[in-house]
Amino acid sequence: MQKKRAISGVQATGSLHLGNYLGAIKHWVNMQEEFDCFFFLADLHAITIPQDPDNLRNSIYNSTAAYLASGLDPKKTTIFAQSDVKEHAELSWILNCMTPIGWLKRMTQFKDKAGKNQEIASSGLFTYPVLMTADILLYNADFVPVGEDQKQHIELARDIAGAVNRKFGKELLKVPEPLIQGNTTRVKSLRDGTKKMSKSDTSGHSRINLGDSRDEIVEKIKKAKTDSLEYISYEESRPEIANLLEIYGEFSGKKIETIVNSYIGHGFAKFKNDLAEIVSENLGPISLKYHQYSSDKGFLQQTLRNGKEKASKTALQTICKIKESFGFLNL
Ligand code: AQP
Repeated sequence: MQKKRAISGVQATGSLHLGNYLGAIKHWVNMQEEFDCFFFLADLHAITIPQDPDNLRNSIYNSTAAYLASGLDPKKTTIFAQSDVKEHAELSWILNCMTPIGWLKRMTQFKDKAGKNQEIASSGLFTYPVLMTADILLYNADFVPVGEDQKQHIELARDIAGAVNRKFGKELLKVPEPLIQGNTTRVKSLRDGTKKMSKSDTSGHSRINLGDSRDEIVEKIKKAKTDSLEYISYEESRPEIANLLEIYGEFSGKKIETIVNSYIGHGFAKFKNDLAEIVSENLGPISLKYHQYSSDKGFLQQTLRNGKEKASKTALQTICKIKESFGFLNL
């Protein structure tokens, strides 16, 4: 039986971190047998906010190295850079012309990312969800593994696919389903438990990168923000402690309640020491492989070239079908 297809990506905007790993990549690794997976480096999405060219280039290479180090296998999964398959931008333009502005105005992520600067934010940031729609529809994906926060974008992709299909009276584009990853942890910043851990946070101490050394992990966890109470508890009013407990739970496989109970009578020093130990034990092998892969640019380039070749075949079929339907000559 033919495998169902799944597609997703990470923005190439910096170093991949614990949040990207626990919230996305770890699940992708487990999907590789069951699904026909396409996981890309979202470099076109990255430039919706200004990027330094050298940083962008490094982010693409380093994110590829992080994918491989985490266990994505190019023999099973198509790994490629989004900008290398030009049909993403091409389909995105056509779909932009099918998307009412009102639909985009409802997208909460634009409001979150642009904040008070909506007038000076790039129009690319505003139309980002249409590019994301093109990323998905280009490959006839059945499923898009995403976090809860991305559900609205998948709804939009479904609406746009529906609009195109209605226009032509047939199923030209497959309507995708979100694959919400169970009770995926939303990893928070180590400096502010109300914000998610993010690549673009200016504080390097807010996140644990997949390439961090043991010493860096220990230092970041030691310096992680806590509060003035001296005991460990899992409460909404203590977001920083809750975040550390959730990370502990993810890596140890223990229930939060069990972890809390095992620290009765202990302060933060022992808890943080143990947590640093567990995190570095789990991330150590990934960090080691990350440094091996990222120092082998030739291998990374070859991986991305192979992925581009595979992805382009499917993307070309879709774009030809769409262009002909819309009335382009496509000579
Ligand atoms: N903190 C997080 N906890 C859990 N999951 C997370 N993801 C990102 N941060 C966390 C998941 O990783 C996948 C790829 O995300 P992305 O990098 O494309 O976009 P993002 O969510 O905007 O991540 P960042 O780090 O905050 O990037 P910047 O700083 O560039 O905006 C997604 O599945 C996401 O849910």
